[in-house]
Amino acid sequence: MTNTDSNNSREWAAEAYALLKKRQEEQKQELQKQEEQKQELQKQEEQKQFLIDSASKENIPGLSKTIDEPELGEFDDNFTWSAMVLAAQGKKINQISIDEIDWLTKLRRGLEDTRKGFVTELLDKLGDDPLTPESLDDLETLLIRADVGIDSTDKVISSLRTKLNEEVVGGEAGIKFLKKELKLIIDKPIKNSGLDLLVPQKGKLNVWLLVGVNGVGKTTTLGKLAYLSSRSNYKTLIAAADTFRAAAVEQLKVWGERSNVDVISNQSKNADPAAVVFDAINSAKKRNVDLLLVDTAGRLQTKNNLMDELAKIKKIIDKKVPDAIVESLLVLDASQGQNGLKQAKSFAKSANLSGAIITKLDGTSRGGVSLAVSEEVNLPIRFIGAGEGIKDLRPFNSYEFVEAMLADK
Ligand SMILES: Nc1nc2c(ncn2[C@@H]2O[C@H](COP(=O)(O)OP(=O)(O)O)[C@@H](O)[C@H]2O)c(=O)[nH]1
Ligand SMILES: [Mg+2]
Repeated sequence: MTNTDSNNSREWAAEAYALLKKRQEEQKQELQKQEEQKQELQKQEEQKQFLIDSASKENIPGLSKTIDEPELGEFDDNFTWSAMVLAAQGKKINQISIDEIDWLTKLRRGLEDTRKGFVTELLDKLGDDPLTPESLDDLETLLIRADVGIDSTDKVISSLRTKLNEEVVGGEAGIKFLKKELKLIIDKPIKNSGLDLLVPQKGKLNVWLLVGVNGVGKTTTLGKLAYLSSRSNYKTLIAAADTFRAAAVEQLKVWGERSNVDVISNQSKNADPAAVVFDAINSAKKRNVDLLLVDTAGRLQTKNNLMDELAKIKKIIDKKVPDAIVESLLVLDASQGQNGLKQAKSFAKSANLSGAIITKLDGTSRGGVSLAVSEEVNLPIRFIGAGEGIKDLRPFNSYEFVEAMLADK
């Protein structure tokens, strides 16, 4: 980035910031007005109640809105970086939301450790000098250490080597080229799937199964997806098909309540997961549901193989709703690095997966494992999670991911 560029960027970001600040003020005033109106109505209602002694004292609907957006933070480096990432994707100043800024800031912060052991070190090693064959060796080590995986690393290094044979490549140009190469790797399975973004198809029942080993974040991710889906006006339902863990149903109910989504479950001990899915599909059909989210177990108590159980669930879906659009999404914990990749490989072999969701990208140094999932397991990454909050999950955007992973500060 030249000086003029970065001056322009800061100006652009400052303008966006001022606009958001104004919007937030207006929103606050509007909410306050609504609150006052509500109190006034409630007062009138109470007087009426006193006179006619009517029974119900329900809240007046439509007036209990709260700010759904997070608070606008400081105008700092994080804001500027996030605004620039949005601008680079063609967003206009008035199209930016605090939600997006908040998410990008979180993603950038989350990937800080991955970045530190990687770009920062690389830039330190390179300085302003052009790349040399030795610096490629350093880069190779750093990529492997960031859990990018051997195949992806080989690919990137050999492209860089070819480029080096043809021209002099400065440090900054090297990073730019690296970003492009990494993005190509992540985008490949997404392109192959023919679907840039995974969203429920309207007019059909979409069933998304969340699979993966214990503790990777399946239930949490499902809760966040339910929120995202219902907020985007898809009629959503949850099936609690992890019947092994007693607390799983309770955990899901909490998430369901937060996003106003019903949970179909069977509280009896050793309930059959496929039977829960059976009930959930009946409900989904009756209620014209767009998206049924299915939580599954990561471990089972009986000798029943986990894969057999998943196959049984799929069979029920195929039989009851043959025209449903089924997605089997593998949930992976980024902080498990190569170990997570091993799981992905063994699941992918037998569970007929269609995509991956990477969780816990906040505070791990192993964010690079996302590249290994794309290259070695050939799964399109559909969502990423970076936190335990309901909003800490977003549809995957490879540009934003690579920018956050290699942000140069
Ligand atoms: N920091 C962080 N924690 C997460 C994330 N996703 C899930 N968790 C935590 O990981 C733990 C296990 O999650 P859970 O959804 O129960 O995993 P499951 O066994 O696969 O269903 C919980 O403590 C979650 O709060 C994430 O993106 N970031
Ligand atoms: Mg769970």
